[in-house]
Amino acid sequence: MSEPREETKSICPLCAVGCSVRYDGATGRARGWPGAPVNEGGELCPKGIAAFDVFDDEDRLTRPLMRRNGDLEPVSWNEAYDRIEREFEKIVTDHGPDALAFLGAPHCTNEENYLFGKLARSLGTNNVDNRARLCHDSTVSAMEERLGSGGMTNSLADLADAEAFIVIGSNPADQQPVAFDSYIRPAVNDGAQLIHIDPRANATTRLADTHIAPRPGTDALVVALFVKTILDEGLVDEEFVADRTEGFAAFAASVDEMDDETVAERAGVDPAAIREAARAFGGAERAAVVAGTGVEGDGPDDSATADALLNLLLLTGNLGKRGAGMNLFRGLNNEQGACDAGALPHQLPGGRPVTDPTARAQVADVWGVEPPAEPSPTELDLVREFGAGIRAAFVLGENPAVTKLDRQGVARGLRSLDFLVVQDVTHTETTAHADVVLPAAIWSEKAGTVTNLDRQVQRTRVLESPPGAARSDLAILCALGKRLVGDGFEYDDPQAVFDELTAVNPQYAGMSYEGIGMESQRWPFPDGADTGTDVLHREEFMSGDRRAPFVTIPTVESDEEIADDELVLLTGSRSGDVATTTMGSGVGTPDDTLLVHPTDADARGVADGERVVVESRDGRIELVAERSRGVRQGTVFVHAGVADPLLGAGRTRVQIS
Ligand SMILES: Nc1nc2c(c(=O)[nH]1)N[C@H]1C(S)=C(S)[C@@H](COP(=O)(O)OP(=O)(O)OC[C@H]3O[C@@H](n4cnc5c(=O)[nH]c(N)nc54)[C@H](O)[C@@H]3O)O[C@H]1N2
Ligand SMILES: Nc1nc2c(c(=O)[nH]1)N[C@H]1C(S)=C(S)[C@@H](COP(=O)(O)OP(=O)(O)OC[C@H]3O[C@@H](n4cnc5c(=O)[nH]c(N)nc54)[C@H](O)[C@@H]3O)O[C@H]1N2
Ligand code: SF4
Ligand SMILES: [Mo]
Repeated sequence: MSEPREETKSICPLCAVGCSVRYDGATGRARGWPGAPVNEGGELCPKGIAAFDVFDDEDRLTRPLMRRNGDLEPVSWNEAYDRIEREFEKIVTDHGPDALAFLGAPHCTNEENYLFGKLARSLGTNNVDNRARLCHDSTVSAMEERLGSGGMTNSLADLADAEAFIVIGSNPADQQPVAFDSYIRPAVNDGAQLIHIDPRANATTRLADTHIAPRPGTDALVVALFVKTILDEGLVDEEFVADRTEGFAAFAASVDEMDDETVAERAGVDPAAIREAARAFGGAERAAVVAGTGVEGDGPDDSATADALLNLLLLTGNLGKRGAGMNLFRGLNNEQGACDAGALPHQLPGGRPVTDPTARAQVADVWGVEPPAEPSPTELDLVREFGAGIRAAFVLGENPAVTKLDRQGVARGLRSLDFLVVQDVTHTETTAHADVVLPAAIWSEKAGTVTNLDRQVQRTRVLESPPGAARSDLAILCALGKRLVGDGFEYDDPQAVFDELTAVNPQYAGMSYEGIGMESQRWPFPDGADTGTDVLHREEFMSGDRRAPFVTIPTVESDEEIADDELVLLTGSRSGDVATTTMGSGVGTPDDTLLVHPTDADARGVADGERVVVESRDGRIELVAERSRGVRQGTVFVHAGVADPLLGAGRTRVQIS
């Protein structure tokens, strides 16, 4: 294949920070683009530098494949499309459109996700979701519920003004390195306090002033202890509470009843250390929370930690101003954009609920078809219905066979579908179940827009040609849209799709391809804006209300039983492999170390360097034990890429022998 073009830039596909990259022919690797919106100085992390090495040419899918007599065989695009058209029509006729599921695509562009949602809804179903669901679901839900938007409240640039940070359930030093090194690290070096809350010490802890290591799943209690100190010591921002919040009295009363010592004991933390950290956070003029996947609840409705953090921010007046806020550090490169573009079962583009008749009518004006009014189940529930209510699935750029859900169950579901289409760039555990596989172009082979974690929409550009007969996801979705729906899928180029997205997504209204250019535009993008809005919720919350509610969080013991011989499994630092094997860039290859606290190791007679069997409900693997005080007692740590066979739904407990 020919060398990629050098003279223009695209956006790094390896995490949601959204750094600008170009191809450097001299080294054959990626380089930064000085003056770019996020990595202004041209910085890249080691993953980003390897962005052109992620997919091996030999592993790429280059022809459409169709299953015949049990095997996937190369076919023409027309044969593949014909088969999809026939099968989808049959399923809609026999079972109705809600027997279809569309699982989309934080690796794909805004335009691709938009057309994916448009395709599902034009066929008459809201059964469309994306993998953002697996990383940050409960935090986004809490933010939507209380603030009116799950978007990162502040920008990376203004975080540099914070005087204190709580980084919780997140390891940005490894996972979003340019965001950490270019924005958080300089603030901390300038004197900002960094409080790191994580049951395990990780690379982020090295910069922290304080490390609090609670028992996993008890963060809401830890945050409640912060709140208690702030109330007790008069660190409340009274003016903000009076002007911008509601429900304070009941909330304060519930905290007052709390017995700190008991709560601290449940969380396994030192109350004095928390009081000191709370003084630093509450005493700062501008204080920010950075949250990651570790604060996700044990179930879909469990957003206690996110709710507790929002209480803390409301109490200290740290929303709606610079250097503050609830900053969810998203993971996959276009996780935010896939949601903005409407690849969600309950929301149309721009986060408007499908239940809102005005929003539906506005979309219908542009589409000529009204989207269904009933919200659909989330991806997790759709997958559970595979082979039952769901008869066929269209999987775009994701790998549901590898999942934190019960793996065997998912594999059974995939097998029992009547028909499965997978559109990917390479073979995966999921293509193994497919009836039709469509070969797609990767990031550097296609153009469009993506939206990073701090809501900046940037343009990606074609730097090289796709191999063989592979096509951009957009071209494939347009072709399928024309066959399955008819009108509404004719576009000259990605720009035409983006223009339509700006017409149905009020947050993107007024943005344009030319306006973005080599820079970015950030949502919300009010009339006459130049670059967009960096701080959300300034005069009113995105909900449209001036006030956001406090929420009382129960601090009673959970009924979760942990047996004496069980340890809670912590995973993380998927350095170099984005969740599954396909995104491996060879940086920081996962190793098979099990970190175990010396006390737990002694109790099991486990020596340093010993091979041990680690077993959970879902699987068992062999690992090498390393005794470490970096994990708290009662927990063990395993690299996420290695831990996969052990993971199931909810929090994973393991036994070692
Ligand atoms: N067991 C276990 N489960 C997990 C996780 C874990 O660590 N362990 N991590 C969780 C998290 S945080 C996440 S984000 C999810 C990630 O879950 P997924 O998004 O499903 O996983 P990935 O392997 O990152 O990417 C999915 C597929 O996208 C394809 N792809 C990449 N670029 C393109 C493109 O431009 N077009 C198309 N069509 N395909 C493309 C890749 O080849 C890959 O097969 O998994 C979650 N589930
Ligand atoms: N190199 C690299 N970078 C990536 C990715 C990759 O695969 N490789 N993936 C991207 C993706 S998809 C995502 S979602 C992000 C993930 O980014 P992060 O959310 O930062 O991911 P982790 O490294 O898993 O960090 C989660 C932390 O939560 C902690 N934790 C676990 N349980 C609890 C708990 O109960 N309470 C608290 N307070 N902490 C807890 C874990 O110990 C761990 O340190 O990274 C993105 N960046
Ligand atoms: S921080 Fe994320 S976007 Fe930036 S270079 Fe690294 S992987 Fe790419
Ligand atoms: Mo993720």
